[in-house]
Amino acid sequence: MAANISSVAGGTQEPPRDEARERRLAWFREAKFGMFVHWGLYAIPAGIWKGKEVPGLGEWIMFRARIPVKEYAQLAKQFNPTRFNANEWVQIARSAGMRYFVITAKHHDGFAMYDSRVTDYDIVDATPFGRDPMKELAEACRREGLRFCFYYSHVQDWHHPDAVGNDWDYDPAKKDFNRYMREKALPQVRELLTQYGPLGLIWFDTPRNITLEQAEAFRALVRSLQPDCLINGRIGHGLGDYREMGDNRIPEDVVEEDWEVPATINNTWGYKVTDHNWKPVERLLFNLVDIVSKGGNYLLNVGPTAEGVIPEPSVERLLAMGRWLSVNGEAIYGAGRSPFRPVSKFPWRCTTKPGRLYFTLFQWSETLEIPALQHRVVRASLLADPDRTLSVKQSPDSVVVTLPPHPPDPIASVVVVEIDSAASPPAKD
Ligand code: FHN
Repeated sequence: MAANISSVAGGTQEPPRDEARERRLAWFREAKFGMFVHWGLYAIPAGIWKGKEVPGLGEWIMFRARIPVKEYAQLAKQFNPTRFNANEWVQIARSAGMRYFVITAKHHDGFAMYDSRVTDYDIVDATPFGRDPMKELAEACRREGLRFCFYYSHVQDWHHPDAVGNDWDYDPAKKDFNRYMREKALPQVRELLTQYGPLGLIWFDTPRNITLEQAEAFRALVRSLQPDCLINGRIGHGLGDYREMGDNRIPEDVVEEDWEVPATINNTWGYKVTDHNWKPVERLLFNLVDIVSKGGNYLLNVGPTAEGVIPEPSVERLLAMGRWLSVNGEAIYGAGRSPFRPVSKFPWRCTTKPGRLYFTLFQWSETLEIPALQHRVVRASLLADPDRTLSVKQSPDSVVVTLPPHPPDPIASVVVVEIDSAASPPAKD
């Protein structure tokens, strides 16, 4: 059966159900690749507490070691990231080809990494550093053309007596979650949406047992302050603008919704000195293309150190991805889903634009074989060598493109197949 490529061919689309949501999502659908940053007090212990390695994620150390609030809060006095340079971080994201930047304004430990008037438990009031890195990052992102976005842990807050998570300092039976929302979470979300210019999105996390009414209060606040700011799926109760997949969980096949995969380069999100399990760049590039071919966005994390440095193994990999994207980005940014399904049946990954199919090949051979197409192929070439036309044989059963003897890229090379989307009648079904 010939692949249904009506959307590729520029065919008619369903009218949008919600104009405002469609408008909000336009940049996200184009962007495809973003930087996630987990940075907080947890970068100081970096996974080690009182001389012992604490198992699990670096940013969960307070919870995993049941560190009392008073003790954990002492870390703030040591937090002095003198090597932090907002421009360098944003340059790394930009050179990686990332189009948006999402950073932890407050993670589950409850410490605000920005200047908050709601509490003194924040980077400006409680640390020797005394600067607001979020202001600097927001400005750098704006200068470099990246969408600036905040992560905010809206349900878990291990510092606040009424929030979810801390049952070693606070009696769960005495918690009043609405009080936490009123006194801390909602006022802080208001600050984030009013002090840093327009945000691309706000990234809520671990909704746990938040009620519909409570989740609606977060949504209403965001909408009232910045109607164009996207809300991710983890706000709870399906109130987000797009779906958030599980951490590092890439779906098996195409998903016909707007979605994103938050993912790590090593195992942990926040910096952990013992975590050296860096994924190879081959895997990261495959994940990016695989995700885009299935209709999603890749939000790839870095965990800077307490000095304010993004670990070198992350930087190396991100820059390699950026070099690849500078040649092959046409197959990624703004590209649509693969019409060839299930996606995993094929050794390559296909992404699409009107009149164009992009085949990213991870293994090289003499030919690229594609199942039957409904439209006539008018030309094939490599994104890395656009002036050289590749020979194509199209039959009712298949399309075969003859490849040059060597791949232009040792990891992944993209063949672009142009189709006559306007004129040709569909091939046999
Ligand atoms: O508990 C967090 C975790 O620390 C990290 O922030 C990730 C990122 O997606 N979200 C939660 C677990 O899913």
